[in-house]
Amino acid sequence: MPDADAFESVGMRPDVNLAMVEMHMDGLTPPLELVEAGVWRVNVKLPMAGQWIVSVGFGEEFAEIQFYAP
Ligand SMILES: [Cu+2]
Repeated sequence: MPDADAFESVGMRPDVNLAMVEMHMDGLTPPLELVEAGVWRVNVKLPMAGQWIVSVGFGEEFAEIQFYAP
């Protein structure tokens, strides 16, 4: 849930990508659901257990979070 003030336009859609950390698999770019202005939700079923990294951002600005999917 990003800070809506941070965006020039609340309609701006972020890029979301999921990839496995130590595998050369194709990444996932799940569809985003707009919840309200500036708030997006993504629901994804990961195809494999393991260490994943999700990156969320706009253009060159990205945040990355690693997590383990059991
Ligand atoms: Cu994998």
